[in-house]
Formats: sequence, structure tokens, C-alpha cells
Amino acid sequence: MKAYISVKKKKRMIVCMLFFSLASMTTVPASATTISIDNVFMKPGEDAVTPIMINNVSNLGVADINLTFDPSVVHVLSATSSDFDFFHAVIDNSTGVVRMGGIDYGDGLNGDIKLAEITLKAVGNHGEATTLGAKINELKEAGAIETSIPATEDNATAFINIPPVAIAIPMHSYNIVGNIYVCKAVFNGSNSYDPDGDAITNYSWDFGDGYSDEGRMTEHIYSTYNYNGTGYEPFNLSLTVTDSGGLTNTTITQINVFIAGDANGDGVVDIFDGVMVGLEWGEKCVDSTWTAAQSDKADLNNDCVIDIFDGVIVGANWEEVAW
Ligand SMILES: [Ca+2]
Ligand SMILES: [Ca+2]
Ligand SMILES: [Ca+2]
Repeated sequence: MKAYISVKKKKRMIVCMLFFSLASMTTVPASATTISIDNVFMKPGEDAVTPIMINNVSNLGVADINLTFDPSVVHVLSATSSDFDFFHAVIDNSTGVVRMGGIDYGDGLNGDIKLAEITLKAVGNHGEATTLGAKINELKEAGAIETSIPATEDNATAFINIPPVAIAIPMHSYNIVGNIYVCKAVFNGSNSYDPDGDAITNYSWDFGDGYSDEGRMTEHIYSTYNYNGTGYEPFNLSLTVTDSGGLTNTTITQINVFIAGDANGDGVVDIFDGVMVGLEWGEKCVDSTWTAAQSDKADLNNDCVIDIFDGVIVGANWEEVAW
């Protein structure tokens, strides 16, 4: 059995520090404690493991927490591997509740504490999902007084579906500002796939310069560049694909955009750009994609061949600078 665990980062409250004012002895409340669960993705019949965390806690002595779920979608096989000295779980797969209790026998637990690792089994059909709900019955500090610890509960979702995988292939990783001497950047998302065979229903592109588009293939003409004073900063090209179950995945690729004529990307158009075009003269793309960076750079108009038209762009922009 293969386990699929989301790497989705849970929303965390802003971490504040606890400051003591010696003058007034007033205190600022510590950052909030949260109960967090990660999203889980499974194929029908398969298992997956997700931790239930008590994050950002101080002096934790006792926890009594329910996990709820739709038992027609998932069952809980086990709840183990707790950070507590004593841990006990009662699993009820007929109503969809796991009640978990943990006790610390020492001076209290601090930081991010694992209540348990939950092993789920997908008993429903592909495409179904259930909320994994956390509910606090008790959360108390260690010690005789057993002060309650305030905390928020952060739910998750168990999906009987695997997210798609986004793959973006830039035909040209090096581009020039192309609105005068046309330079189309072409991006191919067709290698994206879905591990459990769902159709990919949407390809959403963000070119990193404020423009976006949809489609398996797309093209874009960059009309701006990022020069930070010493060099160009690339744009972050993002592709998000969505499967027919609504799960998404995003990949980010860096795309270089230089001023027109700046083949070598040093911020100025001069003899070195002409030399680069000359050295790569006659080179052609394979399958509409450059694999050699030098050729990609010298192909200023992105037409997949290095010829006089690239030379003309250098000449027409002679002595232009990026700053
Ligand atoms: Ca899928
Ligand atoms: Ca240059
Ligand atoms: Ca060319």
C-alpha cells in the first residue's frame, strides 16, 4: 500500500513573542495554539497516514480531542506514534469518530506536539471526499491547577483522488522584450498528467509580469524586463493544472527576459552580442525547443533558427542599455 500525504502547509498564526515588561509586569498573550491536520490523497482501497498536531503550545499536560470523518468515505485503521507519555484512542468507524487522549507525566510539552499519526483507508469511490474535523474536548496545562489552553481547530480534507502533476516546458528560456522586434515566448503544458487517470480540465498560466492565460499551450510576448542594477531578474512563470475532481498542482519555472539585442544578458547591446549570434549562426531548434543555452540566447526573435534576423536585432539596438 502506498501512502499519499499532502505537503500543503497549514495556515499558521503569526508567531508573536512573549514579552515581559519589567516596569509594568504586563504580558502580551503568546501566539495561538492550533490543532492541525494535513489534507490526505488516496486511491480507492488504499491507505494514507496524516499527523494530528498540536502546534505552538506551552506546558501541555492533557489533551482530549475528537477526529470526525464520513465513514462511508474513509475508515481509521489506527492512531499511533504520539508524543505523549500516555496515549489512548477509541476508534468508531460506524459513526466516524476517533477520540484520542494524551497525558504528559513530566513538566509539560512545548512547541509542536504530535497527538497521533492517523492511518486512513479509502473505503469510498474515486472522487469522493470527507472533512477531517478536529474538536477539542479538553486541552490543559501540566500541573495541579490544569489551566485550559485556548486553541483553534483547523480541519482538513481526505480525498479519494490523487492531485495532477503540472509540467511546464518553455520552448525558449531566454527571451527579449518583444513588442518592437517580435519575440514570442511559447510554453507547453502538455506533459502534465494525472496519476490516477483523470482528465486535466484546466491549464492556467501566470507569466509573472502581470499577464495570464489558459490552455495546454500558450504564447506570450514580454514587454518588460527586471533589471536590478547589476543583472536581470527572471520572471516566475507559473502553471497550475486542475483535474476533473478539482485537485490542483502548480509548478514554477524561471524565464529570462533581456532588452532587445542583448543576447548575452549583460545589460548592454554591443559587439559581444554580435559575436554570440555569429558563433551560433545556423543553429536550429529540435522539436521547437532549444536545449543549448547559448543557442537559446542567440535566437533573439525565438524563430528557432539563428540567422540574419537575429543579427539585425543586435544592430538595430546597438548601444542600448538596460539601466
Ligand atoms: Ca486525480
Ligand atoms: Ca549584451
Ligand atoms: Ca532567430
